[in-house]
Amino acid sequence: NVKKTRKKTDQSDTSQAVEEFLLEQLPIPQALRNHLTFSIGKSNSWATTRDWYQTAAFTVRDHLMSRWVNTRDAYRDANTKRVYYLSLEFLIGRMLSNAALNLGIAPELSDGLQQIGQKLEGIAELEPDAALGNGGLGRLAACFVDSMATMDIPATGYGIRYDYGMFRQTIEHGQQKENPDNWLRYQNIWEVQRPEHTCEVKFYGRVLHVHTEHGIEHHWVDHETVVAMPYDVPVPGYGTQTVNNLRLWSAKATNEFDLAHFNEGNYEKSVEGRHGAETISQVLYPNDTSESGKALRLKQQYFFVSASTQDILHRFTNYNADWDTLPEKVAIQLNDTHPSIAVAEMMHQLVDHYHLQWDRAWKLVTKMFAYTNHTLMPEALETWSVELFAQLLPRHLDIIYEINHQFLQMVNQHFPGDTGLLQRVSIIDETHGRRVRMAHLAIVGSHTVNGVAELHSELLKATLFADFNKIYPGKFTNVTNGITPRRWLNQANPLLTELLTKHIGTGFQKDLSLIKKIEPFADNAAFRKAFREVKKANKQRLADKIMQKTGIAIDADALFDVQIKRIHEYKRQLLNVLHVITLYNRIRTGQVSVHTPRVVIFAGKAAPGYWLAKQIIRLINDVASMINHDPAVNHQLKVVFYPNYEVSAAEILFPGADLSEQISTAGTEASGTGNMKMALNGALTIGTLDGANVEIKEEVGDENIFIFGLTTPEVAKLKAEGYNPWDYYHSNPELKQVIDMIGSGFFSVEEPARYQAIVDTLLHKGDQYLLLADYAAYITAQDKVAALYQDQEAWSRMAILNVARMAKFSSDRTIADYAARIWQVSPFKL
Ligand code: B1H
Repeated sequence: NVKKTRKKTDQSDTSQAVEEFLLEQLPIPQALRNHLTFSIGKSNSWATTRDWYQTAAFTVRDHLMSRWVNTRDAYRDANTKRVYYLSLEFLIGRMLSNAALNLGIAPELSDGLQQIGQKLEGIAELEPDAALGNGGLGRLAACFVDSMATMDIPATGYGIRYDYGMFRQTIEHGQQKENPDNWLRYQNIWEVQRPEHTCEVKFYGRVLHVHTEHGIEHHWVDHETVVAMPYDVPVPGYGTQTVNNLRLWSAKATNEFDLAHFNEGNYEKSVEGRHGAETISQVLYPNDTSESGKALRLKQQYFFVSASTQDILHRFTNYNADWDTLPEKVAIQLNDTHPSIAVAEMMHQLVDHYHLQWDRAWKLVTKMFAYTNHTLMPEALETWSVELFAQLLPRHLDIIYEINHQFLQMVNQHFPGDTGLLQRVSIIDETHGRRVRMAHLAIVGSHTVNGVAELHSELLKATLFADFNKIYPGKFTNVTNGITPRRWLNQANPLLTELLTKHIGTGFQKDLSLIKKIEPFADNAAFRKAFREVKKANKQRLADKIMQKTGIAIDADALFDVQIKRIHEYKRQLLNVLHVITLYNRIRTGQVSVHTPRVVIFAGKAAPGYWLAKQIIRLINDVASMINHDPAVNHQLKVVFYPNYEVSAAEILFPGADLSEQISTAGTEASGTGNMKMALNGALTIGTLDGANVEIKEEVGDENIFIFGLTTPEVAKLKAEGYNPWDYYHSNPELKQVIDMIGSGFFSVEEPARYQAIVDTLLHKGDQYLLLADYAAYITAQDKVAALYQDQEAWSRMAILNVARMAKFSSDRTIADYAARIWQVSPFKL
């Protein structure tokens, strides 16, 4: 049992002090002036825009601090159950405007800045995005911490403080170039270093099995040690006193590390060794929905998992005396398999460090952990070679073997003699060399496993995890993703927020179900007009940004057709390109029935090693430059590739969209969250029955969404019967023409064969994602879109109904679901 008992703190003292802090808060204009002088050390006349940004950030931070202190103390004093959200990614974006909004001081801040001749929007742009994530998975973690704070869930996010976040994309000669994201170049005002919570993480070495009076002890010796230094980031809830904590770990070399060399008088050498340790938290791996298998990636995973697990257990042992209450105090959510080594690390710490019996420790583990799966794509399934594991984490490999041994014994009891089953579910894959299957470790170690949309969760049970679903009936469930309405409606779209507020009052920011009150206004012509004016203004804001970033002029009256997400074959940006070229051909040859001027906007990054995705970016840019320079069509069609898609760009792009492209092959996109952001901002969806599109359709109604293409069972059936893309190529002249143009170098005259590989994937390599099979249906759906856009009243009505019916997709609903069904934790209001 735990040695220490609960520490008493003088509660009255703390809260009194905090109350005084609150009372002492200066009026914002005065606070701004003070910070400029005392924190920045400048006078008004010398201050740069960055100085003003920092001044504003310091001012907002003051308002966070007392609530942050208060929240931590209150959780400790009440010894509440906590949620720990473990994620290798938190794609936060900028914090200034979001913090001001959530704290309820945005209007005062705006006014205060105006009084000294500054504009909040202008200076907020000086803040670099915190881009500690790739795409949907990382942004989901950021929406979740916002919702957990807003809903007063005692929660901590744990992750890595990468020195370099997601690479910055530039487009040079039509091609993606990756540039380092040096986001910490200037002081990061939103983090506080906490050296007193530093811990040590071990790597390499070997295990000694020592016989003692209590049995065998396992001593990890001859290891290397890396120091984990925590940086805390405050996460303010909206309309609440709660400010939760996001703890990001940074790797540092130990001080002892270099003593040997130092004593030999070799000063340079003693410092050199530090680099190895400190590279662990240097850079985010940029491989969305696929894994790279690099040893450094496993090191990153273990580094932050070990530090977080130590931190969690320190906190527990400080205030609790009985290990059996651990699951009453701790719920740990694994954001995909990336932190799943935590299952083994928790066993290591409980058994080897705290000396719990194996069986007792294992019961505790499986009551604490839950795992979220985010993808069915086979290339994303993480496995690590047993050799690498044996080298890097020798004790953990032993622990995994023991977990696997007991698990397989259990399976064998329930399904005797089914050796095929044992091989398929084993945590060790023996068929591709010997590899550790991280998803299997996560499933076996968790009490609940969830997918992120209804369809995805059903497919998990029916396909990828069918065996496990048989072994553990009831372990698998669904929690449909959501997005935070604070950032994605209120902050990104102040004009729509204002219009909604005028008609239905405030409150939808915190309770998105209230947004349904706008539904009756869909039939009100004056409201529709006002709604269109808002959309037009947001489109103009986007058009100005596009001019600034690309030099391309676009007309805000055109239909803005937007596909923004990571570039991946399964997301089918290429299908969108096929439609663009089809339109181009129709306009050139005068065969368009309805003239609906259209701007097709793409944005997204390709993984640096994903050559075909980079080719798709290049093709989009080549097609764009031909179309945009062709005076015969460029009044009716333009194509834009918006560079460096990131959270702050998304905040401009979503509100400016008319049409939301969600066109992945059915059964491939786990959920999607951009689909929700678009609809909430009044765009209509053209999409397949994939991911959360299915649930968006259920909410908005079949008549308010453009659904096309094969369904998941139809995809499976077509593939089983033998899909032949050539059949579609030969029977559809428009399609044939488009593919021939790409293949013959129509868009790459200087290098006619440039896109041969793209044509090859479509025709000669089987068209894995069925673009040709869905082409005709997609074109028909796009024709309907163009026709409907002619009827602006009908279009606006549908768009308003989309906004009104988005309540389900608030991440507050998602978090309430996790809290009640998976974490068993209740709100704790300060
Ligand atoms: C999602 C990832 C992902 N699924 C591996 N999987 C990564 C996998 O760096 N890696 O190795 C990074 C990310 N990301 C996305 O999660 C899904 O594709 C979306 O459909 C989903 O909406 C999102 C959030 O659940």
